[in-house]
Amino acid sequence: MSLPQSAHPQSASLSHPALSAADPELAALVGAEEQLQADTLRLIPSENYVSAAVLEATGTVLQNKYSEGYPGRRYYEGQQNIDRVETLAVERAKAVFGVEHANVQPYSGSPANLAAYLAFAEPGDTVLGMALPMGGHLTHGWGVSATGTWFRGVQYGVRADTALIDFDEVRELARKERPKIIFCGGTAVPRTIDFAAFGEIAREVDAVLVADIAHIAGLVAGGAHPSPVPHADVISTTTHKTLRGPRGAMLMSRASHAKAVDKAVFPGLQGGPHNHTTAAIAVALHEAAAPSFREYAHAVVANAKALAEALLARGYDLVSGGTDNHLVLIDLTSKDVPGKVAAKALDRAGIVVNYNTVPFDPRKPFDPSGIRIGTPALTSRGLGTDRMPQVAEWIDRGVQAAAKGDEDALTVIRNEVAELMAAYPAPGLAVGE
Ligand code: DSN
Repeated sequence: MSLPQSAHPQSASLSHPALSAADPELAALVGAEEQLQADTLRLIPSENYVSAAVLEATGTVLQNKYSEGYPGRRYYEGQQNIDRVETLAVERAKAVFGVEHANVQPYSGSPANLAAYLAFAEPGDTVLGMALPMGGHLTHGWGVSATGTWFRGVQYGVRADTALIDFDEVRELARKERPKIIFCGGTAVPRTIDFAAFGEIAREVDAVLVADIAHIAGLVAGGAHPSPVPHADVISTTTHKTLRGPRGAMLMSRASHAKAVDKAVFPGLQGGPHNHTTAAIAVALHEAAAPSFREYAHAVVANAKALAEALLARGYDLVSGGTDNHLVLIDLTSKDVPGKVAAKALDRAGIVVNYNTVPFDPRKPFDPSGIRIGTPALTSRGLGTDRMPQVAEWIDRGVQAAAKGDEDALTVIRNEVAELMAAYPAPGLAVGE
């Protein structure tokens, strides 16, 4: 079988006629990326395929406008349509997540989280968040981030025996350190986040609880993960992961925090909102309100569970023993293959993952023990639980090939992956349809 990956690199660019004519070099790169996304099995849990409608919205003339301010109170004229676009996005966010207030202007997740600091803490104040190597995010007070240098980051982790969040530790740290803000959520948390437990601790120490649901927003919207709304003061999320929108972010909160949140985003931290992104967020939220999105969210979780089961059956060590959500964290220590070596080999096999630390990792973050995989993107292509044993088999063969340095085996897998993916056209891509 020939490799579709490089067979028609220019065909995708035909769907961008103006770009192809004006800048063929750039158009060819876009076309090649479309082909790559079509041919490969994309398992990075923070990535997805947006719909053609979301893609179109990001490419509209809305990007030509400056709109500093909020609907009805802008510093620029000509906002008749932009105000309605932003209001639509805000109202849809409120309806989908059941929140009293939504700000759809943060440029991405890190600025959204920084706005939460600006709204509820002063430089030097203590914040409590999950340690990055335990599954947290840089912006939850980790040292190399501005949030860990301008603020005093205190970090909690997971239990060594279960790899689950240690709530005794969280409570003890909160009582001792009296943080202004407690962050929950993360980037490598394969289990359900107990927002109620965090809420109870935050209330006890009078801290603002920020639930960062960037990874699981789509699962929350689709009812496949409990909602933080009854427990968190502020909810931060990106819009481009399981929520399947454009690259952007939102902050949601109780009405009582609306003013502080809005003031922190603009003028506190940002200038003009990216209106084309706001429009695409509105489209994504419209899609997330449809019954089919509930099915999608539940299918993401079912696929992740099936993939985890198939990997366990092949003798893989999974952090926490499995998953409740979209994400599986594999500890490759027992396979004698470093995470980075495995991730790079899998990439050559057409399986895109990222290397990742595992809790208590003896190796360094740039060369850690694990790989992180997830099912949002493959579920968007329509793969179901019946395909997960095959995905696990490819991962297993890829890891074994990485251990042996068997490039031929990786090429064989790459061909098999491309053949299967051709049967599942990717949303939003001109190729393979
Ligand atoms: N970089 C994102 C992820 O991959 O999880 C988090 O910001």
